[in-house]
Amino acid sequence: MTTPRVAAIHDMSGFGRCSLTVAIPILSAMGVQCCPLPTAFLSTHTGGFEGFTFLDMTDEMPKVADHWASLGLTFQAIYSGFLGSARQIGIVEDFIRRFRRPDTVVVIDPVMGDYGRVYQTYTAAMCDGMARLAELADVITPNLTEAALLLGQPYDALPAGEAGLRQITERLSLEGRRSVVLTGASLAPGQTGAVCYDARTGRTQVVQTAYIAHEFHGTGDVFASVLTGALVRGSALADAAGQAAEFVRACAQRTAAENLPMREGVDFEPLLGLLIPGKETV
Ligand code: PXL
Repeated sequence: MTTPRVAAIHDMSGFGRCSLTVAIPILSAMGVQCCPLPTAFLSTHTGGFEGFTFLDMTDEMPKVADHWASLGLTFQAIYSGFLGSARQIGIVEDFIRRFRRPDTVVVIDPVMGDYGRVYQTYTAAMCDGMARLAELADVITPNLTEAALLLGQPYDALPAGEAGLRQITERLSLEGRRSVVLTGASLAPGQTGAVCYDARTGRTQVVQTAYIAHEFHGTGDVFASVLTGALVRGSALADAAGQAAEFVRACAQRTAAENLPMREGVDFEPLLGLLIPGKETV
């Protein structure tokens, strides 16, 4: 298999293990070339640190896209996440229109919030723009907070239980036009995982794994990065979500056992070997 190539449009946070500092090593371990298109450079992520720096890369992004186009680069996936400004929505839309080919999978992680709250740097205009951008996706990977924002519904009013989670997932599919992997979906106490609507088959499947009773920053980014790597390597949606859920579980279990601070993310580096093709058993 020739090495698949992914354009990864996320921020680079120097400390705290999320976005590009997660996507690059995970995709590399999976045998996938990651080409970062940074949306912002921060000293740390915005969840749990005071006084972080924030360098907006909006003006740089179209120049990078122009140079990549002049080189004739092609991508098997375009994978976007945390955006740094409302103007970046249009820039990412242009990037997708320009670089999408028949074999390109467009994965949009509509990063906007968690635990029912919107992230500090996200404005209402950015959330509206994210919903528009996500219409271009082949696959979206919202958590429940982001699902509520995309559906324009209060977080507390989301339907619960398996039937409710399936309903949320299917409503997010835009009448079956895009695949949806709803993350942080728990069907029973002690379990967590994802509900997956696969636009290719029209089926909704549930993936569950053991829930580690500790929350860590950046697990959504770990999940979406493994999912993207597995999709470009040819996995079906629910299998890719299963691999992602198991890897997040293994990382959370290790990090909880070490009692590491939530804001530092999951201690995934020692587990990267589990993602190397041929050694996928977590
Ligand atoms: O994990 C999502 C994320 C990505 N990037 C930055 C963040 C967050 C969530 O807080 O702050 C900079």
